[in-house]
Amino acid sequence: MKTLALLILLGICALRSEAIGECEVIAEARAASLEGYKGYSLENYACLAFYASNYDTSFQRTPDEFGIVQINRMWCNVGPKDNNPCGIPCSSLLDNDLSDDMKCVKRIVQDPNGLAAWNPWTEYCKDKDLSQFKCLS
Ligand SMILES: [Ca+2]
Repeated sequence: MKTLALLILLGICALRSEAIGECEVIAEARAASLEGYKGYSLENYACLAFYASNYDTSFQRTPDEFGIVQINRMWCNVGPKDNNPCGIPCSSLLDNDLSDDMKCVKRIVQDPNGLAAWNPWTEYCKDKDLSQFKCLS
């Protein structure tokens, strides 16, 4: 019985981790009107998510970095007195709903650095062939 429960749990985890990939990131980025914003194609956001977290929405490389694109806590609110630009709790950057994450990404990309605010993007995505990040399904 325990084994069965474990197998079911593993199955659910496998399905859930499968659900997040370039297509989900691209769909959410498109919904946040990021397509072509500041000249970036949607594949840039999938590339960023892949290299920042391997599409793990609950990832924290450090306690100050949150979610699928590792947004720094200077953008979101941890304490009740925080009033940071994205205006959302940092904890909401760790759930499976990427819509607020992408709105926050858009706010960050608004700044002069654009996507270069993210080191993984500068290192692995900038001026690279991003065809592997196209959503094909
Ligand atoms: Ca979220």
